[in-house]
Amino acid sequence: MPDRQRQLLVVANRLPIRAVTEHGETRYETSPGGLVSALGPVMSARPGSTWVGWAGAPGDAPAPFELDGVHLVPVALDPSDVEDYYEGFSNSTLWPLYHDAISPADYHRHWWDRYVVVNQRFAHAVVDRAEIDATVWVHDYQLQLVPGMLREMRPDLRIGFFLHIPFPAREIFMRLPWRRQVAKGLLGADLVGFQTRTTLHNFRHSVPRVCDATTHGSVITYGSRDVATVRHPIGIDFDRFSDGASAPAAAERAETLLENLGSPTTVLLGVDRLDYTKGIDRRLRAYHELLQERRLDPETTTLVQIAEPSRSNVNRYNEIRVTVEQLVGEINGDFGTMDKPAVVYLHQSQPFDELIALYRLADVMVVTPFRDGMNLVAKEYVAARVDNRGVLVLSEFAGAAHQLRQAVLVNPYDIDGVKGAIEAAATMPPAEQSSRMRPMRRLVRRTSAQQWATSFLAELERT
Ligand code: GDG
Repeated sequence: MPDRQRQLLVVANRLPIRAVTEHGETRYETSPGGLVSALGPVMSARPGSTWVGWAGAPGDAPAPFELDGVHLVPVALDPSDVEDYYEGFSNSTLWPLYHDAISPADYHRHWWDRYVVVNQRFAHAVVDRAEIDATVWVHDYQLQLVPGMLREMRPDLRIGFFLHIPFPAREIFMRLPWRRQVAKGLLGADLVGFQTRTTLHNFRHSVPRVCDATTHGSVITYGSRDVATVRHPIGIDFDRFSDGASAPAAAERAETLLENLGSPTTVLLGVDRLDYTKGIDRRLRAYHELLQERRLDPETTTLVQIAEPSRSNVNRYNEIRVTVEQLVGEINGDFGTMDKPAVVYLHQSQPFDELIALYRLADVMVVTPFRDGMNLVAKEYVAARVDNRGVLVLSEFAGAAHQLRQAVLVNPYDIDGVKGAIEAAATMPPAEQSSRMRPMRRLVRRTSAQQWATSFLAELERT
């Protein structure tokens, strides 16, 4: 069958939709996000494209429906699935473990059992809808068993898997009591993709050893099959951010925001899901010390921190929220005035237009995760700097640091280093800002989300 006629199925924990309730009636609309902007154009161009995922609310799943030319198949998760598969095994075992165990991972056998059951449910939803020889692209750590399950039930399928988060070093992966089952699950794919060379290397050095596979360069031979592995860093929809930032409305809104902030001369910005991997606390401590040491002037500097609510039923997320909010209180208590806050902190998701205005406004974007698969915020900031100004301070431990080499790179564990980087960024001459920003913009434009999706699929269908 010629490749262009293969049916494409995408499997991800979440469907790219959000529920809107009006006059007591619920309807769904597309929820803009990284994956949907990458995959939307490819999927709409292929008849029969199907996206399998959870609609986001516990309980019965809505019936399958069409949206923007894509067939959406909701998978039901009941409250105990959400607790054990999603909040438990995915976000309290795998998430911390895969992020270098910077927070201890919890291991519970009933979480694992539910992870298996829910992965099976996703796999069955695919099998029921996949035509012969279809291409299936499975996403991320919540669904690592799905490739193996599909392989067993439907050897005709072409199966790809992409891990959006890091894959840990061998010593860390080996702690997982179910490492062999996870490894076997992943090796059910024909092609497994990672964000960086480091995480690809970690995978090649851990997984074959736990399930008697052999590695030859980028290929892992498992039983009678070859599994290709590849570094394939995700991009963003460059035009959406660049065009959005070029619009007069964005400039106007940025100006209004600046006035509302008390017209500081230097605005620092952080935009993150409120997650302990993102290093928000470290950033705030560095900023506090810089103000205390008068290396930043509290009268002319403001930090805006957007912390999008995330996983609030998981304990550690509440702990990081308390830590962050205490730090914000301390900084404003010490350095805020009636006319001007030292930190503006919002634990609320901002609309896209507001985000764009903030990117335009920020002299320094501070991205300091302890570990991050890629970090799209760093790329979005670059895309939005249509004026070639602004400075990106970026953690060496974000996947984006492998590509955005002209950022001011920092080790987030080194608080003096972070302070030095923020200070250097805040005082960087405009000519140096542009000479760093230009090549980063070229790279982000060239390696867009759409390009990422089409080239991964092309490689998968060639494999
Ligand atoms: C995982 C990996 C990898 C945030 N606050 C608001 C808002 N956002 C948007 C950003 C960005 C996205 O959320 C966050 O993406 P990141 O890549 O920064 O981080 P994760 O959510 O952890 O994503 C990561 C990614 O998967 C893709 O492979 O890069 O490493 O951890 O797009 O803009 N958007 C709006 N308002 C907000 O307040 N509108």
